[in-house]
Amino acid sequence: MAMTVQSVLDEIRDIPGTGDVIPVIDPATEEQITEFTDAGPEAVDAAVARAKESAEARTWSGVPDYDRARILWKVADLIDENSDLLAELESVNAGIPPSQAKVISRVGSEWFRYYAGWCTKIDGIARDVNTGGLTGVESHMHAYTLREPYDVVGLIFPWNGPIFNFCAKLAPALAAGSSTVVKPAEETPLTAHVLTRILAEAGVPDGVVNLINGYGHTAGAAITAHPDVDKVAFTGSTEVGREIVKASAQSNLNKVTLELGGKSPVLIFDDADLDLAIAMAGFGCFLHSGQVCMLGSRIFVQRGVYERVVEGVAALGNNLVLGGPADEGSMIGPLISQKQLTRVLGYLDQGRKEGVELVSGGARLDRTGYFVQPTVATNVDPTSSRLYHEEIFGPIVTILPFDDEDEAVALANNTDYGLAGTVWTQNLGRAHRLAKRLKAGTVGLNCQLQFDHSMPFGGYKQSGWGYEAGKAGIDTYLQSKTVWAQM
Ligand code: TXE
Repeated sequence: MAMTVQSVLDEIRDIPGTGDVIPVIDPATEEQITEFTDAGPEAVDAAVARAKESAEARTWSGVPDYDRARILWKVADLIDENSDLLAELESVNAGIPPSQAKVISRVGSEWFRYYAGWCTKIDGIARDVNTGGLTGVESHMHAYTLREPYDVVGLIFPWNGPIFNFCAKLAPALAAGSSTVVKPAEETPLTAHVLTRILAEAGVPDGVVNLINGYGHTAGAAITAHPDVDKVAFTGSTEVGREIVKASAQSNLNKVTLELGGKSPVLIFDDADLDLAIAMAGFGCFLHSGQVCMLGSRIFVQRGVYERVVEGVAALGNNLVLGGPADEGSMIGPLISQKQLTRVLGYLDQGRKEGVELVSGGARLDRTGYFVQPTVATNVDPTSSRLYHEEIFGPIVTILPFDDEDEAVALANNTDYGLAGTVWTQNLGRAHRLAKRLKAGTVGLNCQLQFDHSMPFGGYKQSGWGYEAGKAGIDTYLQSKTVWAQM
């Protein structure tokens, strides 16, 4: 594939559309690096029509499963071959430091390898049934289930991990056999452009993957309300998640899976390996400037070791090197946009009004780029504080003390979200007890930031509907049909 950073920037600019011209900004320099045109409603209609046509012609679902698997494996290889380009684009567009962007690209290709394996393992159940069913006449039946893809699936995702999100959605949808309409975030269109090219080069037929660029309220909303879209898989804010459910209710009741926000608790007990817990809890709230849904943005510490943890996490935050792709040794990038910067600084002001104590950080970096200092907030009121309850999606962590297990659980579960949770303790019984008591889709016991393509990831409460990864992740892209055969 002969693409360069410059050719991608040029190609994006030339894609036709009928809506607004949208600038693409490097968040570390605040400079515009290219622009593109919102596709507009006619382009969404055309994309859905192409997807539907390819589904009805079975151009992809009719490809033998072994061949579909080979093609998806080839996609993974091509992602790896192009990982330098992908990582460079991800850094300059999403603000992810180059070394981490390479890791993310690798995680992206593994989504395709993992789901390539599932192409040949999609099966149902078969039973001989001798009851007479509702007729009352005993008869001999053979019954079986078919697992079938949705024809057209709309895939909409955010800017915080563009390669990861693209692969997390496309790999299972394609393994299931669906045709797709894909919309990346308006802030980060670059890597989706390259990845779509890679899919075509690997052999995914025309019409199966239809990329649409544009705003959420235009292109995104047009996809979710389209009567020919059978399923929507979305990652983003809880607020837009609700809009997507409403659009489904008001159009064709398309099936919806949602991966939404989080406000995940980290419980640190006084018997924990404290050096490790502090390092992981600190990294686990400031990574990517806090712009990862599963980060532990609320830390609770048993009273005896509270001061030590507060000091340790604050010191870790102070020592993190913030910078853009061009800055040597940067560990943490900027926030994605002026909009997110304003939002995060707004939360810091809100915290000051609430009487929160900002132990470290608390301000924008004195340089160009949307950088905010890693911030530790204490003296937070868990009943009313917005800092404590709302997803900030910035490098701000609240730390509160607790006395015993019951209080820790009550504080941890005192949230509308339920994405992840962590327990640091050397007491095994307590660790497993708390794994059961935390209301969250993922719990780490003496570990944080764990992820693997084989293990389901999803949210309790308002953190989402359905799962990504693992067998559960492909099941959400399959419908089940029961067939009865008179023997
Ligand atoms: O998200 P949006 P934003 C949270 C996080 C962040 C907040 C706002 O708290 O501060 O959301 O971020 C598309 N119909 N998360 O405004 O708006 C949009 O174009 C269909 C958590 O960027 O939810 C983009 O492609 N689509 C999260 C995608 O939705 C619509 C990651 C996400 O944008 C739409 C990102 C509509 N009406 C933000 N409106 C996570 N779970 O990881 C917008 N979109």
